[in-house]
Amino acid sequence: MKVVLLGGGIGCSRLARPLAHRLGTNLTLVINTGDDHWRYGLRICPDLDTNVYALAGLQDRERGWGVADDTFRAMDRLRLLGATPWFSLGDLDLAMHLRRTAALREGTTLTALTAEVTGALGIGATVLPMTDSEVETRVTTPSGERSFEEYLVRDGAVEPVERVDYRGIESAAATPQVLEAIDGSDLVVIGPSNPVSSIGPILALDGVRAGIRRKPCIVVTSVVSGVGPVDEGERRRARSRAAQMRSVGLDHDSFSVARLHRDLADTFVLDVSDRDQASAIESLGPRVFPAVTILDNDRVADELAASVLDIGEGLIRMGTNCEWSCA
Ligand code: FO1
Repeated sequence: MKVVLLGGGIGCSRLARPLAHRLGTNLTLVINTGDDHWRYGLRICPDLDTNVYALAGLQDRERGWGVADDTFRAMDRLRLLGATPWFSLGDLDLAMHLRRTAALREGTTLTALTAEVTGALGIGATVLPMTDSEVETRVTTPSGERSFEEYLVRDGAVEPVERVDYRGIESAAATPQVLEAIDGSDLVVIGPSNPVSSIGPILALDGVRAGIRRKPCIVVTSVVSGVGPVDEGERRRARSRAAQMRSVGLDHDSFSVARLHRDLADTFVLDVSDRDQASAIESLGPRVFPAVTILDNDRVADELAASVLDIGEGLIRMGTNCEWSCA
């Protein structure tokens, strides 16, 4: 079964790992690049790197981003030199940014560079940036507009969000590889990533939504109302998600995630602690499958991956597509 997983950073990577273990070269990731930005002259691609590190077994599993056992001596030295780095690039992580920036400067596309890196790391799955153009997610709050990482990391996602824009999205195109991957897939999975700043940019690219509509599609909830975040990083990402959903008139709950994807989802995977929302979500069209979606250990993540593939088999057997089940 050929599966395409759409997603962003940490949440997506937790499902991508077990799916890659099960599917190998039959898995393609389509990853958000709206968090990408220039820093110290380097092109930073947080969501791509988080997933590449996860599939290569290099990811710092505790933090969810960067490289395991990395050091931050270059950042310390930058401070000594009078810089104020608030976005920490580890010493080993820097190698990825150097490799990518040099390639981009030589005219290599982000898609081609990512393929070179995943090949070098022996990753079987295909990892695709959503576009090779520069798209930057911008967040406007009462004190002004800033990049997504400035809002999330520098400013700690403390302010309310007035709007989220995907700067450059109008002139960006989904790469042919992304559209071909969706077209050639048996199943599309929208991963447990921020629906506005991670999934939103991917779906905003021409051809992506239309392509997904022609396929069986499973949406895994990115919001679990029934359980609180476990650490400061999760709390900040939950604040960011809630504020961004509020900025588009949505509550921070699974029903709202289902609403955002009602034209795509054949099945919506809901967290077991939010079962009370199941019937409301089913009224939107998709079937609902309750599962443990807080992927805080490998066993739970593998069980979710297995459930997703079982549901996918069922959808393929029934030959369903969204036109039928969402009618
Ligand atoms: N997140 C932080 O909270 N603090 C950081 O200093 C930080 C650095 C960083 C460097 C490389 C990278 O790939 C990710 C990094 N992240 C950091 C995580 C990043 O903000 C998130 O992974 C995504 O942008 C949101 O999903």
